[in-house]
Amino acid sequence: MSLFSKIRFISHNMSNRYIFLGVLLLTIFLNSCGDQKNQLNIFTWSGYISDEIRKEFEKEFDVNVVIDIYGSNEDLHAKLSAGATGYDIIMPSDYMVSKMIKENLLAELNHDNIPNFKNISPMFISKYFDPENRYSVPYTFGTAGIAYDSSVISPAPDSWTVLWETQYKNRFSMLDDPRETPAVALKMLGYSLNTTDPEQLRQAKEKLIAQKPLVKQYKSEAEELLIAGDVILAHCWSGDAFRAAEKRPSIRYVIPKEGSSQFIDTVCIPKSAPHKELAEKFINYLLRPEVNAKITVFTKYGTCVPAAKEHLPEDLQKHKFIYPSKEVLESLEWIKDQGDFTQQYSRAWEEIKAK
Ligand code: N2P
Repeated sequence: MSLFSKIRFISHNMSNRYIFLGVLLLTIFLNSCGDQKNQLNIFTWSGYISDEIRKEFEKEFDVNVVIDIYGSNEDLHAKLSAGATGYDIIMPSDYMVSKMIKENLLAELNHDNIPNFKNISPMFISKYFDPENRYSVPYTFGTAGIAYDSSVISPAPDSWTVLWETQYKNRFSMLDDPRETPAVALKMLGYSLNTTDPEQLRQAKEKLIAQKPLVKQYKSEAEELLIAGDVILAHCWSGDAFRAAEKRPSIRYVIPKEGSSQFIDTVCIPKSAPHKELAEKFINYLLRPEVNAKITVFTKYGTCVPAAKEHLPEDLQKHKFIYPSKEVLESLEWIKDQGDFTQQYSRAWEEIKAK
């Protein structure tokens, strides 16, 4: 081989090598792009986002959605205020929204990105906890009450005191919640569930301590326990009772005569959200009437989007699990953030759990 052709051979080989290397790097780059879809990280209550909704959103917006679950507003708050940063969407209830606004934990929404906000009923907007809806969009509403298995318990219980009856030892669960669970004892004692009287709270704490040996489990996700028949009574939220009743038709739901709590759960974006614009797209998506109707069918909580009702089966449009009578409504209280006194609720709850 002449020197000239030798040089040509080497350089040809080298350029082949460069081409090979280039193609390799490009392949790696393109592959990694494929995997790096935008990701929406949702932190919410159990039974709040169906697989169907998650998948449809992923497909339409070409993103991945990851869902993580909490069982109480206080758990959500503890995580965020301890510096959890990955979440794009959270769903605090009313009183927790006002607390989080005060603590600067929420991002201001850009309403230009949420045109479907107009679909929300005026009944659910401009509430005390966020008067201009600068930080929150209402998602669902519901109550806390007692789910019971009517094939075992008859007549229907009408008082919280049923959860203190020794015959039901180990056959019922209570919400695992520093505000909802004391609320039961406070209402039973005839007090407001927002009391800031230390003596009233102490009495409620004693009641719950006395009840503790009877409780099978403190659990905010009572649905599965009810369906499996692990409990025949549960202090739980209305939608969870309704969802259980779908699978086990003997399950009924009652709001005891002493009264109970009601809530609006909202959708918010934490200040630390990595994907705020995508989060706003998701919020806007949830407010499409047909999507919102699917959510209502799945969660069994009330919808804040009246146009969604047209897409709902008739029984869901006025079911008594969702729409209590006027009389029952009058017995309900909204849980309020009680500022510094809130610590006393947390402390009482810790003491009960530690017993
Ligand atoms: C849904 C729980 C409802 C949340 N499983 C009560 N705020």
